[in-house]
Amino acid sequence: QRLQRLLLTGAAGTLGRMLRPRLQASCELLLLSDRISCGEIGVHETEQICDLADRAAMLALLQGVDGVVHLGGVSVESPFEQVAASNLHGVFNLYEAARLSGCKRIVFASSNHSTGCYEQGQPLSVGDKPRPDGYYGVSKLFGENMAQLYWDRYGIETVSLRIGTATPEPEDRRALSTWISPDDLERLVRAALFAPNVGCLTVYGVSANSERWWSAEGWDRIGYEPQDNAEAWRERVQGIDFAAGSPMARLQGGRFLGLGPFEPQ
Ligand code: NAI
Ligand code: 15L
Repeated sequence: QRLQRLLLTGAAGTLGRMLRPRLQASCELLLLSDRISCGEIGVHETEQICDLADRAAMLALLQGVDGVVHLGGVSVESPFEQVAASNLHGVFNLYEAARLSGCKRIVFASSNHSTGCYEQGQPLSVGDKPRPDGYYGVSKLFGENMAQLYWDRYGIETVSLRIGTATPEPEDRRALSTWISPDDLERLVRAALFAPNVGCLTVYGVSANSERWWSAEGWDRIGYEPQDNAEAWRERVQGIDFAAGSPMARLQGGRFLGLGPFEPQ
């Protein structure tokens, strides 16, 4: 399956760089966007540098786009004003631009930090009460809710992915539960982009880890079947952890529980 013009926001970031070559086969033209340069542009690529908080620039960006993988935004717990500009105003601008340009499918990079205040080991489903671990987590819930609004009122479909820890390999004990491999992330994003009739759906984004905390609810709706398992790295990473009993070791959000509060900016 291929789209004509696929927009990848946050294209200069860690996951943007990971997914960029993997999305080439899914479109005729990959439109890369970030507020910084995405580097050298390939044959079936084009670039539009743009701040998510700039409404007019976002309207221009969405022209002719028939699908969006939205990775752009603040990706770590940060002062509220920074989170608000990129992840609240930015998400609003994205959905308004999608509505005005007629784009009907968005894949939204949400995050496990929307439920980061649950105890580690606690099994969670998407329907469980949100317990964000910071302003960042709150902003991801805002995005999920904006997606619901734009589905119910304007028929724009979104799959929100509550991504765990997307790294080439698991790097600490927590990642034995939260890791999603690059190959599984590609499978997930593609499934979310092309599955028919998704309406507005939220799923956790994680590999088939033996110790995962999050339910597979919704994976069948999009046809996501993870193939990798962090267990293979257990010996190497199980001793890498925060001090026993600290919020970072105890709660699902891990190191984000050690960030903040911040001075008002
Ligand atoms: P990143 O921080 O490396 O990349 C985010 C990109 O967004 C950056 O290149 C940044 O320049 C851009 N950006 C930020 N604010 C912007 C603005 N106002 N206008 C235009 N561009 C802006 O983050 P990463 O790791 O690549 O994550 C991508 C997305 O996935 C983020 O939305 C993050 O919240 C989400 N996510 C990532 C996870 C991971 O394991 N890396 C886990 C869960 C969610
Ligand atoms: C996220 O949401 C972050 O963007 C990423 O940097 C990781 O910290 C990840 O979650 C995680 O929880 O491991």
